[in-house]
Amino acid sequence: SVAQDIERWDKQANEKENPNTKWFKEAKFGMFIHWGLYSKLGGEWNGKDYYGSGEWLMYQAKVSATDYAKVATEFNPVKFNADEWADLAKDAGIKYMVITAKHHEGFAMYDSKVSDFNIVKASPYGKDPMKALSEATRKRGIQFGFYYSQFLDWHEPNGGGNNWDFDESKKDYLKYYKEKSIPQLKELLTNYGNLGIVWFDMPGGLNKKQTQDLVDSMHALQPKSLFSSRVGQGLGDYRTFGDSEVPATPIKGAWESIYTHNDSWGYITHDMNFKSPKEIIQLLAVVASKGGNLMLNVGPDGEGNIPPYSVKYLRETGKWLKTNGESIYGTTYGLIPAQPWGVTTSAPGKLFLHVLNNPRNGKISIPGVNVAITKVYQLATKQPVKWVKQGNNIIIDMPKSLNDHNTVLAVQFNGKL
Ligand code: FUL
Repeated sequence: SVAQDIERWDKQANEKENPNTKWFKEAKFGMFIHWGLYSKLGGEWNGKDYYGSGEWLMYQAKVSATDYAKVATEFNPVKFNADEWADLAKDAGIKYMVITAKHHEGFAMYDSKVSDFNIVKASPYGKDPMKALSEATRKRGIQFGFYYSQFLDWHEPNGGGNNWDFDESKKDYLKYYKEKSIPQLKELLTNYGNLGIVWFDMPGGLNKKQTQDLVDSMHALQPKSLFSSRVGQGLGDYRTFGDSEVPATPIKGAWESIYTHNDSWGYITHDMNFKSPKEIIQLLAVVASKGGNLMLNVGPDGEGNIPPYSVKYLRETGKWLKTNGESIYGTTYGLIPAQPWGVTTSAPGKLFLHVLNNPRNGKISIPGVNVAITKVYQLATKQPVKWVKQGNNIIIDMPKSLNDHNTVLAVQFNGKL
């Protein structure tokens, strides 16, 4: 159950810290990329619109595996440019990137010897974009990782999920794992250098012992790579929450919230419901205030273009992070709980106040601060601001130059909050 899961993870976090998660806990901001054949379809099949389907289009339209495979023969993302994507990530202040190597549709977006249903063999593109991207990100100091759907595979007669072509009761899941899932994961963990993350998704068909064996055999290839908790059976190196979910209270240990920039993970031609820079920045602050990372998804189209609004809004997020990054990266959850005006994050000797709602009277109050404050200043400008102590409360005058997205104030103090 979810409650048991939470209890177990908290216990694990309390017991001992996994040193491999250090970079991850400091990173705070990741980029998720859903990219596959569905990106070319853009949410449409046979002239019919499937809004919100994205990478689930094949399932929602019940496209036969044979018809779907024809999409591969026209998949040619000539505009894909690994350096451009990595530059965008860098400009946006992203510290790690996770991209779909194979989603539920079963198509490998990399050069696979295990299955010919891949971008090099089955598509006119004929090159391995993952090679280029893994190199471009690493060159810029960004951790790189793969998403892999280990159980759901609608292309394969023995893969999980496709019951419109294949009879579920006749499937041999272990055969699927043995013949495709495990060998492909091995390729990914062998051919692309050090992977910061392997983002397993959609467990199924394996018991606890079999899942443990899977994890062990993959860690044997890359002991330091972090595996998402969606590998199943309570395993994994860090915890990933449900889609678009932030935990209610701060949580210890290494964890991540995942959101997508608009309404869908995979590209939808007319999905324009993009979160504004303000929404992204505030979400990032809220997640950090609980002690976690935000991995924000973008869905490039079938030609390899990241949607222009994603480019624009991510760059603006990066601008904010340039002057306010100290209040996000490397912080731990806020030692003062959420307030009407916003949230807090913590660092040794510092409390960061993320003012998400500007107060009408130009003042904010923080309760329960019983330490010797040495300075309060606006983080971006370094300008000191006025403050007074009233009992255990601190009343601070907001600076004149407010940030439209999130004005961060830093409270410097001696001792322990
Ligand atoms: C889910 C998947 O089914 C969705 O398609 C998407 O990849 C999301 C991040 O995870 O489990």
